[in-house]
Amino acid sequence: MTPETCILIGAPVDSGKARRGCLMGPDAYRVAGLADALTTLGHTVQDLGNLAPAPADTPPGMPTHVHAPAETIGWTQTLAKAGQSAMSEGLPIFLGGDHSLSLGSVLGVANHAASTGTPQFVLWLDAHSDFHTPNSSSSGNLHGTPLAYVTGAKGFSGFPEVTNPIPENQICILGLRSVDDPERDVLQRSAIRRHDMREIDETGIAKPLSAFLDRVADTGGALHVSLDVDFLDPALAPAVGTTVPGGATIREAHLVMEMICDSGLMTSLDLVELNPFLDERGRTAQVMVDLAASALGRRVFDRPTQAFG
Ligand code: EXY
Ligand code: MN
Ligand code: MN
Ligand code: MN
Repeated sequence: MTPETCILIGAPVDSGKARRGCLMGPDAYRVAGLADALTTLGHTVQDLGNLAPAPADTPPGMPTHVHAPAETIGWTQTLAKAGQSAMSEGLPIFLGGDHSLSLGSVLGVANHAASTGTPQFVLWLDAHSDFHTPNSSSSGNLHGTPLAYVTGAKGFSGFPEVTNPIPENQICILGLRSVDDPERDVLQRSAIRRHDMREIDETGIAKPLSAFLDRVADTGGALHVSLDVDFLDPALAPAVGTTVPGGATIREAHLVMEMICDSGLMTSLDLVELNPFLDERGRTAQVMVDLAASALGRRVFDRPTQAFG
């Protein structure tokens, strides 16, 4: 693994849903030793501390049931700016905070990629597709909308314009097991690679991932990885407000992160939805730190340089 400058961006975003607690996420990752884990692997770590949302007004026309739009818009503006500048310094790691932070993190890295003429790819590790718009969501929780927003979906009044939308065929979702009807209707008509746990149980998680990574490599693309705690099985990672039974095992999650590391393609990372208030002695925070380290070089042995056989 080439040593990176890992830029930790604390994003205590809690406005993407009603249940509070993700605001404690960034410090939980710090207490769980994220910086040490990365420096032990030979990386340089710059911790920018916890950012704050830019002030924003509640936009006219936003459906009344939408949760905390002004604060989430403020976060989107702040994180898009921070993400775009961090990309020219190193590898930004956004410490969430709920998944609405990805409205800004993906916007920022996509804007950076466009400025360098690089195709931007997104790997979404999540039980959910997060493909609602404020108008299609029945919960009104903006943490269920980031992937729709960054593809340029309509209905995000007041949010920054998505000048560099992520093309559908540059997105892969792994771990799906909770998709609402409006999301399913749009996704089934889209070119987004979407792999649910049923498919992963039948054919394994490595196959769809390596096909996607090959596509990123073939185009010389940048890869943003967005890891939602609820991608993992709740028995392994209980500290998230939207647990869904039947999630990825620790071995599947490790394999995903180690394959990402082997590819050398990851250029930015979100760690989202950790709610330390729901954790058991920091167990979930530790798993997420371990997975981040696996994507950045931690493994038992170096990859065999020759095929054994
Ligand atoms: N689809 C449901 C909703 O929109 O309310 C649940 C969304 C959960 C989103 C979490 C971040 O992944
Ligand atoms: Mn870079
Ligand atoms: Mn999510
Ligand atoms: Mn989720």
